[in-house]
Amino acid sequence: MTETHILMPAPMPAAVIAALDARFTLHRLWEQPDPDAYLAEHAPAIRGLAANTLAGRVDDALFDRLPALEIVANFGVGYDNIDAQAAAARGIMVTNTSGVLDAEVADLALGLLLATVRRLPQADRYVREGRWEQGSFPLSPTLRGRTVGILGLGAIGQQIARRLEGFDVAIAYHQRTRRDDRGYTYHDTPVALAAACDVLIAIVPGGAATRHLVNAAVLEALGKDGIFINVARGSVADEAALIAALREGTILAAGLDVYADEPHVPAELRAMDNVVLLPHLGSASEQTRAAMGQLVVDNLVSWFDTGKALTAVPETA
Ligand code: A2R
Repeated sequence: MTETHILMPAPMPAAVIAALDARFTLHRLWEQPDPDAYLAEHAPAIRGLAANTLAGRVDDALFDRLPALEIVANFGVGYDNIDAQAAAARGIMVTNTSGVLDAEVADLALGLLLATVRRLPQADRYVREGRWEQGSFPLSPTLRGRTVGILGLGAIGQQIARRLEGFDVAIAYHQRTRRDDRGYTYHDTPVALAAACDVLIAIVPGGAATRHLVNAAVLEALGKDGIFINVARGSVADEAALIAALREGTILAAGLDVYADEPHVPAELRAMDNVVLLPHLGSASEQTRAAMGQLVVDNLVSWFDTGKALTAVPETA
């Protein structure tokens, strides 16, 4: 054990805690009866932070309290819980778990899309409730002949697109940068993309720049046969506008893995039959979560051994 002090504000998988314990002096803030007093006492020694979405905002207010902080290692590819610009301004490194979960989230996106279009959870409920014996399940919509729009053709978005190629659908995308090397049709606004598609999959990062990117106008453009899939962040969609669009038939259906105020899902959404709701499962397989945890550990070890992070976010790369 060295005297390098790492702060963990909220619990992480046991393997991560064990690995960090073996290598560093690990401060488990959530176990302290008075976290604030504990932090005040130990803050001057803290050089690394192991963060996740349960840890609360990692921003200037926390950085002010941690004068020796060198690195924030985030458990997750999305780091909208961290003010990475503020970290960069102070010379604090921020890492995420990019690269080890892209395929898992893309698999989930395709599963959610198929479940939503073919109404698989509804059909499962139909069998369990003994309703098949009274008659066949109603015919579903189809993926056949659809154009799928990907909002955010980044690392995960490209894996979604590659999987969609196997489904023989037309693929289009929007993001701020046009990428002609990616072989899909580009649209220069979210509304233009939605107008050209009847499935819209959101897979952009969260945060202020993408807040309510999917708004009432985008849903209107998606149209009455439209299906919206959100595997990005709840903040990316205007949830009130989405509920209204589903209620009024502005769009046909939605498959959601993320929500504005997790783990709270609006009652109106839960009561709707034309939505498939998942409890933020994107990367949530045993294998992928283990790989993410290992990358959190590896980033901290690499930083304190060599002064280099493995997967720095763009703001601090
Ligand atoms: O806009 P660009 O050219 O920087 O493309 C990025 C796009 N993007 C946006 N598109 C439209 N409006 C924006 N304001 C905007 N901001 C970013 O999202 C890029 O193509 C994509 C993000 O790709 P990556 O950085 O490779 O992220 P990754 O690993 O695909 O994950 C995306 C998000 C995570 O941050 C989690 O929130 C969620 O998926 O699991």
